[in-house]
Amino acid sequence: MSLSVNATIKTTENTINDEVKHNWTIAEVKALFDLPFNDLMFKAQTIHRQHFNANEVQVSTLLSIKTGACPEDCKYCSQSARYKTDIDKERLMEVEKVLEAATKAKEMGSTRFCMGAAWRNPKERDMPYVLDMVKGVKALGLETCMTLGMLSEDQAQQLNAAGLDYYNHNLDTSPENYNNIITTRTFQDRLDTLDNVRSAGMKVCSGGIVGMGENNSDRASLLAQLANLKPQPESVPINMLVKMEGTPLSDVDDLDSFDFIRCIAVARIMMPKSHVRLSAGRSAMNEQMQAMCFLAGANSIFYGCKLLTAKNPETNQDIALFEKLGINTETIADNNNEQQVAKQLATAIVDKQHEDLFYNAQ
Ligand code: SAM
Ligand code: DTB
Ligand code: SF4
Repeated sequence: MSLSVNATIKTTENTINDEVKHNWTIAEVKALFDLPFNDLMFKAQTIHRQHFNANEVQVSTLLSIKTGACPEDCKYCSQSARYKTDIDKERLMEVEKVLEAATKAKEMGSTRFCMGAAWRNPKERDMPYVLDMVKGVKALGLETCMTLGMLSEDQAQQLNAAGLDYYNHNLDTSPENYNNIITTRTFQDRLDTLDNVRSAGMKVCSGGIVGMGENNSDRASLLAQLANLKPQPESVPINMLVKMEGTPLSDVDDLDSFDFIRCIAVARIMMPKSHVRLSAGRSAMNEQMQAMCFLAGANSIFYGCKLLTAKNPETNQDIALFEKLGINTETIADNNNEQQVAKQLATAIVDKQHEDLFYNAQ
């Protein structure tokens, strides 16, 4: 059984409250975090409804196209070669295998296929393969997303030309906390990659991880960095740390559930037009907590029983939850519909002009 789909034509709701703020201070963000929980949720849900159908969630499927043996030292990650973790390392997958997985994801109701590689950055020899993957997945009628590490200007342009819709590259944590988590690339390196992605013409997917032992100020600072990007990322994954055995963060204290939900709500308020993705960590959340995240404005998830190396809820659990909550999945047709409506309108206008011409001619 696949998720039910529901095409929606977005109308004037998208034009309401067009102001997007790009000069958030950490103090302003902290003030949002400090609101009474019910006030924060109400504000987030109100803003959410101005821009989105509140009962619709976008679903993507993730595939690890190259697993493990990564030279980077991200302290949360099972795929770093520096930590002794229990994962099966794999070379770059064959294009055909990737397309098989994408076909299955589409059959299950996913609209976007996100391919991730455990690389610091793609090497030139890898590019022909990843470009073929993008072209193949796109030809299946899916939206395409990749996360391959840092990109040069030229690599970003090649990916864009191949048809890549989104590039995922997270800021991960605040600039202040950054060196506690990663030392092998800088925060500025990440901003530079996002710049290259944007300049090449792709949509940006960028967010972070919470629950890594950071403080309230770090969470506010991360969200300020994301919201102050101009334009804001179209997709903002908020990951709850999945504590991977063998990594330096495997024993960090749990983040309080309400603090996580607050992050989603604050992200929604600050980035009103972006899809906020309830990303890694759902396996450790009960249905009620996930429902609260949707109420706080999360409107996108990873769908399918595996993330990259970590577990995700089983497909049938997600279908059951969506049914209980009356949530429908967003279709790519949302955009296509807009384009179709625009085309129909243009045709109607031309037809009308023709009618007028004939009328005048009489
Ligand atoms: N190697 C590339 C990179 O780091 O840019 C792409 C893949 S990497 C796994 C993509 C993102 O997944 C990371 O930036 C991080 O935000 C998230 N991630 C990785 N491990 C995680 C974990 N254990 N818990 C939560 N999020 C995680
Ligand atoms: C993102 O922000 N989260 C996804 C995706 N982008 C690539 C990755 C989550 C990884 C969770 C840990 C794992 O599967 O190893
Ligand atoms: Fe490598 Fe990406 Fe994992 Fe960092 S997050 S260790 S770059 S796979």
